[in-house]
Amino acid sequence: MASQTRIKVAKLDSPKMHGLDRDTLVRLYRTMYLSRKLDDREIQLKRQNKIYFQISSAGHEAITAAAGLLLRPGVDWIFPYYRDRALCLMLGVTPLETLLQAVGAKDDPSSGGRQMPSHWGHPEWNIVSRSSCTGTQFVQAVGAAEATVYYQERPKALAKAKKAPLGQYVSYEDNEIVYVSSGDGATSEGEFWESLNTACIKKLPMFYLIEDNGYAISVPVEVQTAGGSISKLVGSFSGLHIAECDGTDPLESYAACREAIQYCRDRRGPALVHAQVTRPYSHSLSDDEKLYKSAEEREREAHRDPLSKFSLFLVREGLLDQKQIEDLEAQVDNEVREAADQALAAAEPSIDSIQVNVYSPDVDPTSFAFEAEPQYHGAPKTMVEMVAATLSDEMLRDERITVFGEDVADASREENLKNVKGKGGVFKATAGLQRKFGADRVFNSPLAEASIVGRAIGMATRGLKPVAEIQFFDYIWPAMMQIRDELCVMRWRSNGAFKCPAVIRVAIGGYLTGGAVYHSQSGESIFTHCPGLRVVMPSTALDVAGLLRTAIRCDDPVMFLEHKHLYRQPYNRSEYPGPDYTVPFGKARVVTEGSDVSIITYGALVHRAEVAAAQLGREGTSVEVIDLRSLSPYDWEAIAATVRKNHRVIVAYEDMLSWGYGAEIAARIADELFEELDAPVRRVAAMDTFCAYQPNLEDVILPQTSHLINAVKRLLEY
Ligand SMILES: Cc1ncc(C[n+]2csc(CCOP(=O)(O)OP(=O)(O)O)c2C)c(N)n1
Ligand SMILES: [Mg+2]
Repeated sequence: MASQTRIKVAKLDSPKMHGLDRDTLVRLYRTMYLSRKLDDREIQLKRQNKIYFQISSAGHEAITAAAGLLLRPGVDWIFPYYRDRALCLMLGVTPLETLLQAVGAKDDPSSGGRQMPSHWGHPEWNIVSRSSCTGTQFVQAVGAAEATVYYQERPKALAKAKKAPLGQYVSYEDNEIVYVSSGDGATSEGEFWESLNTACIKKLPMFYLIEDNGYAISVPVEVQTAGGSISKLVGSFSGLHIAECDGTDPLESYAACREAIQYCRDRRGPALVHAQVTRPYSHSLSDDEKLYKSAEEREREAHRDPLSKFSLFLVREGLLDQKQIEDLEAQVDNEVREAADQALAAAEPSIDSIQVNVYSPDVDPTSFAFEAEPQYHGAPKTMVEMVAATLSDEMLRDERITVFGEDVADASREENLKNVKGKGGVFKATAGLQRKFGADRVFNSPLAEASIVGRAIGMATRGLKPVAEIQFFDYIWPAMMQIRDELCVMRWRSNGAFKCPAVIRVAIGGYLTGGAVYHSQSGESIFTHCPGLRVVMPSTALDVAGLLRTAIRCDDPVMFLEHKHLYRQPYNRSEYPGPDYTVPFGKARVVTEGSDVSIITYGALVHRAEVAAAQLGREGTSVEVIDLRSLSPYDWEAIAATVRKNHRVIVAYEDMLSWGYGAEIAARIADELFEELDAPVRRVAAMDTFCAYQPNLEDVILPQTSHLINAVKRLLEY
C-alpha cells in the first residue's frame, strides 16, 4: 500500500513559536530576505561604479528583524548602527529610501545624500541620524532615555519643545524605550561603558543590542573583549538585564528581545541582548575577510546563515511550501529591482546645497531680534554670579532647560540640603540652582566628559535644552569626538531633520599662579574650527548675561567659554540687566575708542588692553580696543572698520601664538586689508608652550599689559 503523503501543519501554539502567528513569521522572513536583497543589489551597484561604498547587514537580519518587530515605530527612539537595515525596514523605512541613501540622492531621508550608505536616520520613525563613529551613539541614547523620564514628569517642557523648530518630531509616549545597538568591536569604546554606567545608575529604559559577528573588521572578539564575551563582561552592572542568544535564529532572538524590551518598558532598568551573528560578506566591500579568516571559519559561518535556516524552518513547519517561498522571494526581487531603478533615476543634491543646514534656518542668533536694552537692577554681580543668575531666570522661563556636569549640583544627596550650603560647581557658577529647580533639572554626572556632551546631544535631539558644564577646558578632550563629529554635525548630516542646540559651558584660560599646564589651557581655535558650532567668550558680566541668554535661546549648539581669571574680578562686574537681556552673536564691542592703533582682542586680554590703552593715552597715544565677544561667528565688519580707521593693528589673544585664534584674524587682515595697513599686523599672544607651575612663568600663558604697551610702541615706529 502506498504510504500516505503526510502534510505537516505548523503548530503555532508550540512554545518554539513564541506566540507568533503565521503572518508575523512570514513577515519576519520577508523583511530578512528584503534586507539581504537590498544589500546584494547595492553590492552590484558598487561593482558597476554606480555607488561608492557598501556595508551590509548580511548575517544580522534575524536578530534585527526580530528586534524591529518588538519596537514601536515612531514611538520608541532608535540609535542604530550600520548593520541594522532589517530593523529599519521593519520600522517603516522603505526599500527605496535605503537605496536613495546608497546613491546619495537629494531626497534621501537620512541625509539628503550627504552621508555614506547605511547611516540610518529617519525623523518620522524616531531613527536618530547616525555618524560613522563607532560607539558615540551609546551616550546619546542615554540622553534620549533621560528625555523619556523628563518628559514623563514635565509635560510643560514637552509642550514647549513641540512648539520649537522641528517640534513636529518631538514626542513622548508612556512606556516608550530607547534602542541602541553596535557590533562587538564598538563595545570597546569608552562611551559604551560610560553609557552603561549612567543607564544603570538612573535605571533608564534603554535596550542595548550587541550584534556580535566575532570580528571588528579583522580583529577577532577574543582580542577585542576580555574573556571574549561582552555579556559576561558586563555581568556586574547593577540592575542590567542581560541575555545572550543565537542572533541568526529569529525566534530565539525574538524571545530574548521580547523579555529584554519588556524589562525596559516596565522601567526596571536597562537591558542588554548579546546576539551571536555572522558576517558573510566581509566587513564591507573594501575588505576581504579571506585575508584573515580561515576557510573552516567561513564554512562554519555559512552553515549558520539566518536566511537559509529560516526558510527551511518555515517549510519544515508547514508555514510556507517551497513554491510560496519562491513566490515571496520573486515578489521581493521585483520590489528591489523597481526601487533600484527609481533610486538610480533620482536627482542628486545641488552643489550649493552643501551650505544648507550648517546652522538653524529658523533662529539667527546674529540678528537684530537679539539686540536688547539692559534693564538694570540690583547690586553689581561678578561674572560667575551672573552665570548663575542668568541660568536661573532662563530656567524659570523654559522648563526644557537641564543643567548637569561634574559637581554642578548643590548636593546630590538631597537630604543633606537641609544642613549644608551646597556646592553648585567648583567655581559656583551653578550655585543654588538645584535647590531652586529640583534634582531632575540640575544634577551631577559621573566624571565622564564624553558622556556629558553625548547626553546633552541625546536630550537636545529630543527637544530639551541642556546646558552642560565641562569643569575645565583642559579636560574637554574625551568629549572631542562628541563635539566635533556629533554635536556640530547633527543638523548638517541629517540635512536638517535633527538638531543639537545644546549649550556647553566651559571654564577656560590661565587664572591662578600655580594652575600649571592642566588648569590654564586655552585652545578656542580648535573649536572655532568646527562648522556648526557657535563659540562665544564674554569678558564682562554684562556680556555673560546677554550672550548666555542668546546661547540658550538660539537653535544651534554653542560653546560658551567662561574665563576663570575673570570670574570674580571687580572690574567687569555689572548690575543684572533683566530677564530678557540678550546680545547677538557676531557683534564686537568697542571697549575704548582711539585714533592711533587698534587692539583686537577678547577674553582676559580685554581688560589688560583697556589698562594699556589708558596708560598709553596718558602718554599721548590713542588706542582703540575691540572686544570680539563672539569667536564664531566673529564681527569682521568691526575688525575692518577699526583697521580702516587706524591702519595699525594688534591682535592680542591668550590662545597659542602659532595657529591660535588671533593668528587667523591677523592673517585675514593681512589678506583682505593689506592696502589699509601702515605697519604689519602684530600678534601678541601666549608663547607656544605650556604654563608651568612656577609663578614667575605665569605670563607665558596670559600676556601682560606691559606686553601690549611694548607692542603698540613698536608698531608706532613704522
Ligand atoms: C571611532 C571609530 N573608530 C574606528 C572606526 C573604523 N571602523 C569602522 S567599523 C569598525 C569595526 C566595527 O566592528 P564591530 O563593532 O564589531 O561592528 P561590525 O562591523 O563587526 O558589525 C571600525 C574599526 C570608526 N568608524 N569609528
Ligand atoms: Mg563585529
